[in-house]
Amino acid sequence: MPTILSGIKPTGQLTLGNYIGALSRFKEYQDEGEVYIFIADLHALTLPIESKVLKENSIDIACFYLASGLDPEKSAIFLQSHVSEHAELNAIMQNYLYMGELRRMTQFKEKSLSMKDEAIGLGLFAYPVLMASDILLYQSDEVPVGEDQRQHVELTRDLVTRFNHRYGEILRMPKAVTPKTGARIMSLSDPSKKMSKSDPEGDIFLKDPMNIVRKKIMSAVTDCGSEVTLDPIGKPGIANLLNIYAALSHISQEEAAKVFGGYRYGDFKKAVAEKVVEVLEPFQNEYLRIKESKEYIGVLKSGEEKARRKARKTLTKVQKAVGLLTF
Ligand code: ATP
Ligand code: LTN
Repeated sequence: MPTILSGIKPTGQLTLGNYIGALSRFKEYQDEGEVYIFIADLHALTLPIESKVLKENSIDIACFYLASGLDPEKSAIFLQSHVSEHAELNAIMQNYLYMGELRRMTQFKEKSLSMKDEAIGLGLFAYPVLMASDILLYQSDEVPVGEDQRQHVELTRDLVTRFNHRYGEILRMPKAVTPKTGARIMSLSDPSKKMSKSDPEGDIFLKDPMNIVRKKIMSAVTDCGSEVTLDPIGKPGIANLLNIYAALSHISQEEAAKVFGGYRYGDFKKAVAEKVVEVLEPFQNEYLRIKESKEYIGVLKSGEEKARRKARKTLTKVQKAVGLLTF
């Protein structure tokens, strides 16, 4: 049975991109393997964030996890910062990844582009080391992530090769798994950019009221022409809406394009908006119920214990391998 691990960092309001690319898939893994799903709160500190906002976002993600159908009996749902083994493994692994490799990471380049060197935290640069530690701690086989995170998983694989070559078969080789449809939902205002919670223009937020959701989709940027066809290069705005519709309907983009063949843009957008509302509304209601009941607290506590049991084992194995005393 494979071990499957993933996480979301509580940096902002979750978007439809997060839902399609990550949240909505997690429950499917529960029957396929041993599942660890966490809130990457330490990663959220890699860019400036208000403490109150971080707390609220962390609670929100816990509630969204549960609302998405994750079952705490089957999966360990926990906060990264509550399992201190993440930080301990990070302290070891930072010596086995190199400056040159970290400097090449697209996420680092993008996030630090507009920042002065003096303002770039070390944590932002070393982000992939902590992410690799998250993955390795649970001896994960599969890491479901959106397209943008594959590079970090690839780097983790390089680390495993390097580490095991030196110390023997200590770490399990993970692989990134990315859904075919919906791996990369683009911004509604600029379809050349990823829909991202830290870049709120063109987002649909999971907490948006339904009238706003409809409005945002109706005013999404479309392309020249007036008929719906699947042409990601010539019509990226339409392709993005087709992708959203397809992912939420569990069909391929090509099938979605067939459904809307001959539609005018306006009617097409209306249909996409209704599909998004059909999925988001019950999900949002469930989120509100869970938040109100505070059941996430008990879930996070028991998740932490379950996670720690596995994490401790790996950490001890690694400590022994590198020569740290463990009696
Ligand atoms: P940030 O803007 O802070 O980098 P983000 O919105 O990209 O955040 P993450 O916390 O990095 O969100 O991602 C959580 C999960 O959601 C990851 O698996 C990521 O790949 C996925 N994801 C994020 N944005 C999208 C998107 N636009 N389309 C598909 N999947 C996405
Ligand atoms: N970097 C990821 C969040 C994340 C993660 C992980 C995902 C942190 N650690 C380990 C998978 C496995 C992101 O931005 N989505």
